[in-house]
Amino acid sequence: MRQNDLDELRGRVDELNIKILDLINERTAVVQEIGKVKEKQGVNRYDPIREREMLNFLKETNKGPLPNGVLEQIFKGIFLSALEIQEDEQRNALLVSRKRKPEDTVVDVNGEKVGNGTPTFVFGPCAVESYEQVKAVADSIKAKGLTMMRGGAYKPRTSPYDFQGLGLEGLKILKRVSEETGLSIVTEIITPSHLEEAVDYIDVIQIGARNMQNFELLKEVGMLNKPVLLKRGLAATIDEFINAAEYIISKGNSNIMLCERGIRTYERATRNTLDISAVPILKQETHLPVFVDVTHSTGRKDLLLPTAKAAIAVGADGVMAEVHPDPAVALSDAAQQMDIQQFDEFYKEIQKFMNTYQTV
Ligand SMILES: [Mn+2]
Repeated sequence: MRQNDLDELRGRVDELNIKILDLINERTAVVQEIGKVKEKQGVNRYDPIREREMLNFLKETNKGPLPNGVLEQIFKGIFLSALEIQEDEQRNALLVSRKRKPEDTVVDVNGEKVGNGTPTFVFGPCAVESYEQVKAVADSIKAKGLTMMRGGAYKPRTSPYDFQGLGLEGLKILKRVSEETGLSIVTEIITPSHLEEAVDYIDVIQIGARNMQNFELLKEVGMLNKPVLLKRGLAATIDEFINAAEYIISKGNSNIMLCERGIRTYERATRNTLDISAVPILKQETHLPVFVDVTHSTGRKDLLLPTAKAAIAVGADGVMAEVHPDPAVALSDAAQQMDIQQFDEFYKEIQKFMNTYQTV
């Protein structure tokens, strides 16, 4: 074969490549149209039966020399590419997405504007144990001019034999302290069946890490008109975390605060691994305020201050940490809670950091 012939054949291949490319793009545009029609009808975009029918039809029609196995591979690839484009569009269309709503969501918790540029702090004991315990922490929070307090009444624990929380009794203690101090209460709800009895006692519903994908709970709190603090699951990807928030907003409640609380990795130096880069990613991808829980992510008192500084530096809207009047006798998370004196010191240092940080 002469060089000229080879060049000509290669030229034809190039032309055919362009034709195939044009056809695939044309097909993608048609599939996008189908996607829009399906979305209006509220039906799932991916239809495996239709895909099988198309493949069978192509194989029956195939005159060769392309073997049917290769044909199937090629067309599966073409089908997949169209589907992936639609998935990207769906991701952009999420209600929590910043592409959908460019401006920051500011969540109003009884006047505390979470996400307005000034960090919000949420402190309090891991679990509500007694009125005296909660009141001691609340007084210390209030003395710092802060407005929110955390405390668990229902405790989802790793072991069923560990302290499970005071339940409704705990909510009553929180409510009493809230009335006496004016602090807003952040507390975890672990099942939809507790919502009704709990909702009047609390100001922010926390969805804990272990419940991030409790979809029935997410849908229920989505139907309430109350702020929700959603913690990232301990093995959840950022994508799963964002979709969990979407469950809440899809039911109408957009008062959502996200909370990075560490994820499980092979590292054992800390209780979990604080995924600090999740903060700017969540800020870019969504319009929701983002907290960092420095207690559960590190599980180490000596790391609370540096990680809180990191959280603020990286753009977090708030920091959460646990405080107990006598951590040594705490019924849960005893090792990682600050006592009141450590809390004072921590807050002084973080304020110092914020002052220098803001003037830089
Ligand atoms: Mn805890």
